Amino acid sequence: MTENPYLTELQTTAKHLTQRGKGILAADESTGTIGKRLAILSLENTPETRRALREMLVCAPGNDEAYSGMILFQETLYQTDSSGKPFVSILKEKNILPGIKVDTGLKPVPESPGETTTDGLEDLSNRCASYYAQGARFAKWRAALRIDVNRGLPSDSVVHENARELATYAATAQSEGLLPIVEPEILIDGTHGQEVSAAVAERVISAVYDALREQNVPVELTLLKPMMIMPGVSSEERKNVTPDIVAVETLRVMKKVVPEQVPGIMFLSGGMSEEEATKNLNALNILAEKEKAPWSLSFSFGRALQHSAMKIWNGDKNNLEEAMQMASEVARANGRAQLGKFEGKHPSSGSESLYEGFRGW
Ligand code: 5MM
Repeated sequence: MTENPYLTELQTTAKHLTQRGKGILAADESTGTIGKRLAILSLENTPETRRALREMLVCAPGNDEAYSGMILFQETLYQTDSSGKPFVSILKEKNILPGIKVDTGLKPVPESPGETTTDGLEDLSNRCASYYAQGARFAKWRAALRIDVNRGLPSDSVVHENARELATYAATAQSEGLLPIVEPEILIDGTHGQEVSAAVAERVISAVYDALREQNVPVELTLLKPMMIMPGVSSEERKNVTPDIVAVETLRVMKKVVPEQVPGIMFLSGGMSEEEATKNLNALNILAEKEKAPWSLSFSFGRALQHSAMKIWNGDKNNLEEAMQMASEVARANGRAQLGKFEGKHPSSGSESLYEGFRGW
């Protein structure tokens, strides 16, 4: 096998993204997803509104204390701030690595209603090469798996197809110099308890690492982006779940299925409130230190880093400074949680659930 010419750079990227006290902002919502969030603020989903929103997130002073990387949507990778300076250059000056969402969205599986695989493998290699040329240094691909105990979902065939796609994507991204984040999201929709979430996560994540091995993808040059192990959003157990309970179960599952060589597990927030996401990450890191977990445990949150700041911003330039301050404070709270040192009041507007309804397709 020939050696990857980007090997050293991929190693450096992995190290950078998993440094202590920092994590990743996922600001890579596709046009449809961000449109739903803008609609809540009664804002029109135009390229300029999306650019202005991303300017608030990229340019927030002090966010570099907590962000090692930022995942962008393709459109944003080529956009600039209001003075015309490319976002990529601004991120570079802040020592925040630009990343890129390279999947092109979910697609339904006709034989299994409610389940999806992910599009985007076609032309992936060329697109990755262009994103690298534009300054991206890591990539992300999201698979979404749905739990439905009565119907036996996720089905084995869909679990394996998503794992195969994630591995093909990871191999392609690595060969073009982009460190792949592998995101097998298990959706929180459902009435199932934490035990079911744990069993499904074991099955799904194991299948992903089997597929990565089968396709000879070096896992030390990948990052995992899973959901924390929690009861379904409509489960009775949900009310009683504490950060310590989430931490114990999440760490137990990750230890069972994630190889030690993986440099980092960067969790998604998946509908948790801003406060809940930070507190769970904090509890996880306290436990991980006690148990000497082999990987870095950090965040790659979207909603849980943006929600309060977006509400303050509300599409109005006059609110920009205050919104940026909120964006940065929430980022830094999560930076402290990565160290297991978050305490006191959460800077965000709090414990409002960010569950948006089914995001399967
Ligand atoms: C699960 O979504 C990812 C993490 O965001 P949350 O922390 O809010 O759950 C997120 O990066 C997602 O992959 C992007 O928003 C892209 O999603 P779409 O639905 O636009 O493909």
